[in-house]
Amino acid sequence: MTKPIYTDYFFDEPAYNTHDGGYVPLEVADAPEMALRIPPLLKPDKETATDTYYTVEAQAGETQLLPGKKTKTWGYNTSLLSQTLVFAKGKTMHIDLKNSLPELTTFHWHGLNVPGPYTDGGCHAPVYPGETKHIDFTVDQPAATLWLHAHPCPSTAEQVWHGLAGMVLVTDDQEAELPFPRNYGVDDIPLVLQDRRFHEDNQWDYNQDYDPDGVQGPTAMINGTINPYFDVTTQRLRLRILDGANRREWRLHFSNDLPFTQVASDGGVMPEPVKFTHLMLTCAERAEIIVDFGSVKPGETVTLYSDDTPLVKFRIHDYQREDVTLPDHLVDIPDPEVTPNMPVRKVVMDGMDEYVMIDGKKFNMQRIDARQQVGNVELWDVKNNNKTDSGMVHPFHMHGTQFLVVSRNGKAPYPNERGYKDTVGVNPGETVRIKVRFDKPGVFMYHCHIIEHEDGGMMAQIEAYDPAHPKTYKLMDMDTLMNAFAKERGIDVKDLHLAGMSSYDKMGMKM
Ligand SMILES: [Cu+2]
Repeated sequence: MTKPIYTDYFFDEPAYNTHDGGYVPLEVADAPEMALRIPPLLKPDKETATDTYYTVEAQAGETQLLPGKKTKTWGYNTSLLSQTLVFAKGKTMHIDLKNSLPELTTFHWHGLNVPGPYTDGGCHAPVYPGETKHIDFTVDQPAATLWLHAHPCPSTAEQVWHGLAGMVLVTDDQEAELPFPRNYGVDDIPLVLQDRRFHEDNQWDYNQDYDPDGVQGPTAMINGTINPYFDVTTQRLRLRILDGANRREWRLHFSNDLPFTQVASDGGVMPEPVKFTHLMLTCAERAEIIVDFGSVKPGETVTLYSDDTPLVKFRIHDYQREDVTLPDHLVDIPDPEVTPNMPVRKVVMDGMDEYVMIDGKKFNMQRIDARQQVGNVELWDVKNNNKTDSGMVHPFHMHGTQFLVVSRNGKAPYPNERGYKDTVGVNPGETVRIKVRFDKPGVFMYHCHIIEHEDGGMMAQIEAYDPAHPKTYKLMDMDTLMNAFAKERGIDVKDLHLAGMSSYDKMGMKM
């Protein structure tokens, strides 16, 4: 049977970010082309057959992004973004989290199924400047492209904007059997899609660019590279694409509408490969795609675009032919039965700008909004209450779990939403039904992943509990964090400005 090649973006066109009042169109930077930076693989401090030891250091530095002055940037084990971490399924990771920044941060493992809230690394797990904390966990999920980013409330957006984001690759035996390219840096390439505005002396200025609906810049930055090209030396290329932007959606397509095959989404390999010519990613979503350049002659260039703006130029060189047909079925995804007698949970994302909320409330670190028993399978109806003619797509993200998308307004999910996901874009007026199970106990956040929306309070938290082993958690509070930020900046707490604060002020709420 011939499989369809999907040619649309699926999301509701009136809700695209291009219709926002504050939309910042992408422009090609006036800068020479540069080889795409490939983040090196982080070398373990020590490795045995069963255990891997890493040190992840958040640090400040400078990066040559444009000709002229270097840009002040932050990164993990590098000046910008991160070295790539590899977690082999079944192994136990031992990670030192070292903060060499001038201010507190957290290390959040986006998409990783680990206990919350401290190992998960959300707002309850600050690491103060000069401090090193340690976490251990066993990798207990299928191969996937996950990511690490800062998550200190309410300064997540600003810290990610500074550069605190990086790739985490989970590997397993099952994925290793599939006919996918996996030679890292050669035919298996991470693509972190971000955008920035460069101010005087090539510097970023988060506060000047602040927008409560998400900070944007006109310059696309791919793996921390402006105007990148990549030299292709194989017929097939696997791209692990992450929307690592604070707000921007990416509507991806290649020159001449070259088709590509998506093989994995947020939580790993999908049951079936899906062929596309166009693919939209909302904030924090990942897609692994395989591009086959078999129809392209050496010497030609294939460009990856978002809307009309070139992002990466793939310069095709001589390659050895390898005409690989992917199997129709890649992996089995278990579809667990819903636990009997559990009501469908309702979550409503409301508002835009400073007026964002979940279930009529803004986030409060000390408040547990919901509880779900570990191991239970429950349906969640996640609604975007925005108006269909003027609203926006809110990417709904859950910590501590990989969920299954059941339906969109009662209809089938998009063709590439059949695998595990941790982030799903919800159109205005739409209800997305997901199937949620927590395997690990903890307090976990769930929120819109337009990062300024989460800082602005479009976030809540759930306790996943195991009745046989009840736990209590020391939850962080905003006063402690604000006092720490003020002290680190050498100012009085009354003079402290953090991005999300205006969203609480405007609604007359205490952060
Ligand atoms: Cu949102």
